[in-house]
Amino acid sequence: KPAKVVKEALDKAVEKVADLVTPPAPGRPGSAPPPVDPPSEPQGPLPRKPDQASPATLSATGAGTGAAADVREQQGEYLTTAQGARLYDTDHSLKAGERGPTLLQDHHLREKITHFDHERIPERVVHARGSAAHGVFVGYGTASQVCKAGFLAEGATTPVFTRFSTVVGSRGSADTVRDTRGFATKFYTDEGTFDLVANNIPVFFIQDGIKFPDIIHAAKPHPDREIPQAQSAHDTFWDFVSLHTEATHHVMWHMSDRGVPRSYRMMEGFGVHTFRLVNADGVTSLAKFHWKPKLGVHSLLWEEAQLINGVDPDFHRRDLADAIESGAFPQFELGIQVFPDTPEQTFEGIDLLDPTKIVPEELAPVQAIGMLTLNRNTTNFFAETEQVAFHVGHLPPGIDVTDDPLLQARLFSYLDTQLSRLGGPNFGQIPINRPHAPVNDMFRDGFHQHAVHSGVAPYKPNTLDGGCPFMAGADVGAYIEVPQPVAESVKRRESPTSFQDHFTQPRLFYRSLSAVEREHVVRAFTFELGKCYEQAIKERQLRVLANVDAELCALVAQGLGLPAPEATVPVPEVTPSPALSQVGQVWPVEGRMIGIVVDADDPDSLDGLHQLRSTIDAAGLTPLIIAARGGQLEDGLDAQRTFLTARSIEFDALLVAAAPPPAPDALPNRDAKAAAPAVSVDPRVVLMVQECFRHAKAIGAWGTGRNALLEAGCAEGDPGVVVGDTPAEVFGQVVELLGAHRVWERFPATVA
Ligand code: HDE
Repeated sequence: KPAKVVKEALDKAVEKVADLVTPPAPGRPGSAPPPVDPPSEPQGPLPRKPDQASPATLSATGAGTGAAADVREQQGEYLTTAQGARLYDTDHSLKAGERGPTLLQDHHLREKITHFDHERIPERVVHARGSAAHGVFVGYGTASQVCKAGFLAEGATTPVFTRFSTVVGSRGSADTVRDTRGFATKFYTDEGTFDLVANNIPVFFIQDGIKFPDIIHAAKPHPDREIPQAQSAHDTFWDFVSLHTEATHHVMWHMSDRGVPRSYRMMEGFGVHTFRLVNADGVTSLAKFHWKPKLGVHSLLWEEAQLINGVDPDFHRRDLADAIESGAFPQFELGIQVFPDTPEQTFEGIDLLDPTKIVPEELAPVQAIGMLTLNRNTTNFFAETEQVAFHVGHLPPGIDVTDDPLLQARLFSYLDTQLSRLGGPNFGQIPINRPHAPVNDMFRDGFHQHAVHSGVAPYKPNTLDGGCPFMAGADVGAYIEVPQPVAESVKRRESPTSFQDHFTQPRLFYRSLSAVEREHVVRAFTFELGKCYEQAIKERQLRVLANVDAELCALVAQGLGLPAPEATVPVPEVTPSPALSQVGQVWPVEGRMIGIVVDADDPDSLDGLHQLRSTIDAAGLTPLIIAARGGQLEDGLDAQRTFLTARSIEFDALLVAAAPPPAPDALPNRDAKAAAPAVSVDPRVVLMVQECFRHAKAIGAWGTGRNALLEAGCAEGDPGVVVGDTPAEVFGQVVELLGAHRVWERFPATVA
């Protein structure tokens, strides 16, 4: 009997394999038609898209060891087990009979489920939510007087990988929350990898790394209910920062427009700490790193940010990938502020080891030293973005650390965290983390060892491997720490007195902003403290604000309905730093999104679009055509958005070429329709215009589009509203307005 069962099972399997190889004849009785035609011939893995080349990394494996040096991916045309055995069925587990229990011996089932069960790795303890791209860095050679690092030499080209992130939210949280942003870049230099692990805010909450778990525990969701996600608007955050006044400077930036960037492409990056640079003659300087975005520094409005979190939580991730795919490559210039390396390590009275202080650019200009261009999206999010491991201690010869106590703690933390996040000490062998410089490190074994090391003497000194590998000297590019004197002192848990001024620079920041930016800071504080439950926390934070600025404190107090306290320390005089404001300049508009409302039944609106097409392309803008329904509007013209899928927050500016009548799906339900007053324009188009107006975006209209503007309550002559006879005339003026990012005059000035 068992033999019979086996034979039957075998026959069935063979029949099934035959079924798979020979597709069932159409219409065969009993077989449901397949939803799509399956391929009839086995075929190899799909070719990569042009922007999906695997990272050009060298293997950590020594050459000629027999181990594969390539990046493993799908191979061959058949589905296999992890051991390469070909499979004939992956849809049914092996059971004792059709309706019987599943058998323990089903290796494919167990292997498939086990691998799946372990697909997730721990997310980063901070900066869990991020997205990344490959690129290239080209040195200008302008740093050579102060830094000998080869990748900064004139014309030197270095592959890079940059990951942007939020700090507080978990991996699946929304992109446009109010938070600091990470801006970490891995330079795969010939002299060893350099990681510039930066943020979009130039200062930090704490002066000593020992406080990091405290600030992060305070900012993360409350431990009892795990809310709120990715927000600082809650009691534990404000409890901590109101008690811990060295956080005030960072909090000011966090509450400013910098906390809600428009795009990763439009943020500055700051190395925060002071680093020590060494030139070819061994002369040292102190320096701070800055990234300057080519498109300027721009932000969302708080209302926009909140809407986006619902409408498109992947807004920043999408924006980065779309821009790269469309060829609008994000660019950032790397710059340094350079200071003499004096024993005091101060500049103009500012302590360079205090990470809560900036040096205003007016005192030490940022000197451009190279250009980063992000030009390739990732091929696989997990393999690259998730597994990339940065470390502030990854430094090439020419760049060294200082004694900033925050930096010192980071030097420990970044290596340590990878052990649990990436599962062991060999994370440097993961393709995205492999250096491009040859590696010969004598580290052996450990979890996930990929290299097949040769030789018998992974120790030094040895004779059995011929004394290899050799030690390098400075003449062949060895990394030699600067022999910096260490102050003779007693061990103590203290900060220098110079770290104790917590209010001058927050005031400097606030007083350097334009009126509208200050108004945003006031509103952000009022919003966040308004979300706190504890009265004592709000009152305490108001006492902190009183020491920063009386106007700021009074306006926030007014919004909270609380009395404004008096300052408890003398409020210092500050000289504003115009470089800190984001308003008042004109920037390139490449890669900006422009929404265009058309009506498929209004041929004039489509004609206008045809006329504009090449002009929009020439300006480098990304147009999104919005119509009542999707698909082709006419030959060669497709709608990318419908009134259902479009929302104003996606656009930097809006063109209205028509006033489409309400479409059948314009209102959410029958009752709403019955109650709606007679409208002549689709209410979603009206809402789009109103939101763009409220968010101070440029709006242009021609033809019947003017009626949509009227229905939305905005008129010709309002700031930033352009009405004209020809699409070209309107478009030209809208693009000019877009260069300033927003129509700033539209904001009422409620602060002095
Ligand atoms: Fe980080 N930080 N950090 N940090 N940090 C991490 O490293 C840490 C700090 C920054 O895209 C972690 O691999 C300590 C300042 C970025 O993968 C962790 C302290 C700045 C990223 C860690 C700081 C940063 C991280 C989490 C205080 C701006 C994301 C996962 C002493 C200059 C990197 C990981 C990426 C990530 C520790 C302070 C920037 C836990 C202990 C200041 C951009 O190691």
